Amino acid sequence: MILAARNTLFALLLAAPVALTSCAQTPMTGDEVLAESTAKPRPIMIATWPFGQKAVDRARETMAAGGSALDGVEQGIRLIESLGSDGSVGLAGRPNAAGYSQLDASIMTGPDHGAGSVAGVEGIVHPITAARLVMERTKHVMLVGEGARWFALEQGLETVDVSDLAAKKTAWVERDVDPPEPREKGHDTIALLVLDENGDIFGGCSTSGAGGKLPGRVGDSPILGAALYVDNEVGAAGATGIGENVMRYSATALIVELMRQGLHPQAACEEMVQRIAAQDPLGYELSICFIALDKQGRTGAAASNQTFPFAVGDGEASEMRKVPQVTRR
Ligand code: SD4
Repeated sequence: MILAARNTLFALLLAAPVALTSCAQTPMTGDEVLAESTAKPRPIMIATWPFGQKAVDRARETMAAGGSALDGVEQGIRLIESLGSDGSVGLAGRPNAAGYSQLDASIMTGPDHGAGSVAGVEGIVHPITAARLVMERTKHVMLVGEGARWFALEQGLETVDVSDLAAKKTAWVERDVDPPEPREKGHDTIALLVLDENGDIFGGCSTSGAGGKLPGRVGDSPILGAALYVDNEVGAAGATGIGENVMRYSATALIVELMRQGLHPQAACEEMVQRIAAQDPLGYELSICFIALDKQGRTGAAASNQTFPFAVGDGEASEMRKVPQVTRR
């Protein structure tokens, strides 16, 4: 009965998004209207930061070549994990307080609500692939530290030497082959969400985490519902920024719930920033950024206290967009 009612509501949401959105708690913003009017046919992708466009393009190419949307997510993120100086992703990302990289990653699949993640893993070149293999080849969802590294080695994934502290420290330095690019202050996790031609949703997230973190610190990126959440009935959300300010609020799970209640992805991301800012001692000084994508292919993004660039794409092309920091209310 409840399920039937929920399905009916969901059907209504799909059938009449504009009418329902106009009844939502938050009025549509200019960006929202723009996003609405520029909604494109599937597939649709959205990713964080300027390097997100490279990830989106790689995902598009992967899918155009016959790969699945899950392959697109994995390959898009692998590309960023490989790019030496592109912020805090992969082994060349920012090291921890002891001078070496510990990586976090997660992946989710909409159709079966599957998930895998790795946290605090050392010396694994592609933690997103390790996360995918946790999902596909184990009965678990999350592996951490030494166990995650052991699993990745068992699976034959590419690794670098982390046998002692000196090796750990040079592992990331030696991979940092490109000249540093100007970075947005301190934030560069890749989160990539894809809606495929069938209307199924997939997402992934990968980071070396906050630069200078204590060894053993786990951020939001490998925590489902914190920096990544996919619900195939509704949509998906991803996060970047200071993980402690995201994971304390289960932010992406709540963004998806806001979309389930009828909010446009743009309004849902903004509402989440507002809600956390209202509750948190830091107010708007949270350094958190969100992206979201719904089942209809509509996208949104919001950031607490900075301009936030993100990439969107479809089967044909990709482009960069930017949202200003949310307005204090
Ligand atoms: C973390 N959320 O580990 C990550 C860092 C990040 O952009 O997103 N930086 O806290």
